[in-house]
Amino acid sequence: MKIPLKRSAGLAIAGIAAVGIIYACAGQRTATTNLVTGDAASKVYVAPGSYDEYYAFMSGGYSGQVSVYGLPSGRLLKLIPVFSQFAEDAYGYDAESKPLLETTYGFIPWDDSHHPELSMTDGVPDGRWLFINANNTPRIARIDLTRFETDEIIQIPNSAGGHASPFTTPNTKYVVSATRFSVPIPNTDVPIDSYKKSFKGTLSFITADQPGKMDIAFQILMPGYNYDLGHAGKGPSDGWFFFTSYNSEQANTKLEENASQNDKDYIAAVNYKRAEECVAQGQAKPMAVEYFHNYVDPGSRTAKSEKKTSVKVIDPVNCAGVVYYLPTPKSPHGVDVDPTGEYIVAGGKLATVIPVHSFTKLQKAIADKAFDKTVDGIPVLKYDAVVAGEVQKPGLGPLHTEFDGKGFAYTSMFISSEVVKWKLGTWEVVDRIPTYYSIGHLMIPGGDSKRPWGKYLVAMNKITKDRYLPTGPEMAQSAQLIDISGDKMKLLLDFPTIGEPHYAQALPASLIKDRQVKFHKLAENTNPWVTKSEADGGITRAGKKIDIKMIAIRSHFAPDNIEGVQVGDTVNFHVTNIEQDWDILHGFAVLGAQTSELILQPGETRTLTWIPKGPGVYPFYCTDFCSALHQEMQGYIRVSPAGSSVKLMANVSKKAQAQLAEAQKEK
Ligand code: RUQ
Ligand code: CUA
Repeated sequence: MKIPLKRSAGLAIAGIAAVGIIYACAGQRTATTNLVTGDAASKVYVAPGSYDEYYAFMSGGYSGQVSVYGLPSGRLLKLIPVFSQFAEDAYGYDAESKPLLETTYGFIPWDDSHHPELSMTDGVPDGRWLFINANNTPRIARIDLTRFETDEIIQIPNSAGGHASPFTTPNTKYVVSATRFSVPIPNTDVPIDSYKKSFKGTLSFITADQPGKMDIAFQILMPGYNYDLGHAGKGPSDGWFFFTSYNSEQANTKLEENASQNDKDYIAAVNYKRAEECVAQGQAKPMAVEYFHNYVDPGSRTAKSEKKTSVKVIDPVNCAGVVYYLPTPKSPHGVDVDPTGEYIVAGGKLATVIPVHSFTKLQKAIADKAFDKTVDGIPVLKYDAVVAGEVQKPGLGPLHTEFDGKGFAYTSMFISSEVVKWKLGTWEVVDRIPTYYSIGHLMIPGGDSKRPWGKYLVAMNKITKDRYLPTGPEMAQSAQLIDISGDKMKLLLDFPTIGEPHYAQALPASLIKDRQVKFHKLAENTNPWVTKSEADGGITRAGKKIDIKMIAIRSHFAPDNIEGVQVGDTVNFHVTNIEQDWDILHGFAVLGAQTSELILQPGETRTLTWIPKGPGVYPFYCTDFCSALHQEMQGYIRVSPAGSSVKLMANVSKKAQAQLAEAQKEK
């Protein structure tokens, strides 16, 4: 079947009518053609040794990680592990990082991440941190952008499917998380068809401006709808937060059909300053819950977990003015606030227009009490009293909108597979460009902030099909770089992504690049198992636990011959990379290890736990090519039968050997 792109829209309309969206346009062009015009190549060419202009942080989607790309080249710079174990650098495997993945459900080695979000100062990305959500088991992570490492993860209780997350307020006071799935709160064993009666939503506000101290400031109890996305107000709307919801039908089965009945669902407009007042006045009820807060201690670079046991919950019935509902057609997905803070744009994925609400009108409607009704203590404002305008005939399946800071908005259209550019205030469509295929999010550096850097737009497409050399049934998802510096959008580049890049954020490289940590100062390493010089290495036994302190430096380990270990022992290799030089890493692996290798940044200590299964001599080696004599960087550990008389031995310095002999004498 060969259907030109534009015509496939008709198919999709039929799909909507049947309340089953057909993913129509994807892959139905006849062949991949080169749609690039003019001198696109020179616009994305970054010469070897030169730097990209922007860092882009893309969600890994179901990979649970973040990938970092340079723009405009589309070069992959790094993968940052966040919510999934990552054998490449032992994240979630070594003893130091494992506590980051602890939850009340136990250790979780995988999650699904959706929305990276940069920290902001005065509504503009500042390059301090990147936040990202875990969708399946709701959590929010903080990544430090001086090291590109996950430092902190907080779990969100009373939530299931942390999708509307972790959008930030203009000064990063809060990041938010709303529950996608309403659930019984507290979650107990009830019949699923008691949904309307027992299921509730929650909106969580999490303090985020102090590293290591994230906590849930309060939660707002909401009607049992699905909450989808959010964005903070700014400028005049600073102090407000907007969340989309769908399933105001409160269906608990076949949502595809049953949650698409109502003509309008809602955007929840939350006055969080009012919420703070209610908390201060004691109107928020403490509720017993359990959730984990995990963070990395900077000196030891070791993650710690703490369990928290209470959260403050606001019921809008007891806190008048905290939430209003803005009727919005039709199962809205994205909600995006323009750089001035006046316009609130909704992506009604089944709507035929893009509705835009006005913050000024919202204020007036509240003052005039222009309400249709009240739901669970939440006034529903009249649509006509809050809507600023509608973009007519934008295309099909509007999802997300970003802004260029020059008065234009860009909306992704999933069904008609295109980006539509329109003008704020007049609501007229001024340009459109096809995407290959089925765009989800789009991103302009700073494009959801007060000050977008409106030069490029990245389309993140859900379906790839014929865009690259085929790689079997599964193709990498595809991002496309589009030049938005002129009147007409121009396609510059396709590049494959890791996992599913639901969303991305980007900022000028100059905000981050000169603040990079190059190595960890050995003198400041407070890991209890640090070895700061060769003389300090050694081996100790406590019952069946063996601890080996070891250094790695080009090109040897010390100690590198170890004896006295017995079958039945648990052996901890605590390896410190004592290099004090940028990008000089070592690895560590031992024959038969049941976990990942270690990767050691200069100046840090990491621990690999190994349980030898039988007697023998086991080699270990460095897994990261570090010098001309990298292949010489190796050692042996001897394992004897249980009860053997072989003495503990580690061939470290004379001093360490003397101490060991002393310790053995005392026993
Ligand atoms: S979503 S394709 Cu998970 Cu942000 Cu809109
Ligand atoms: Cu150290 Cu290779």
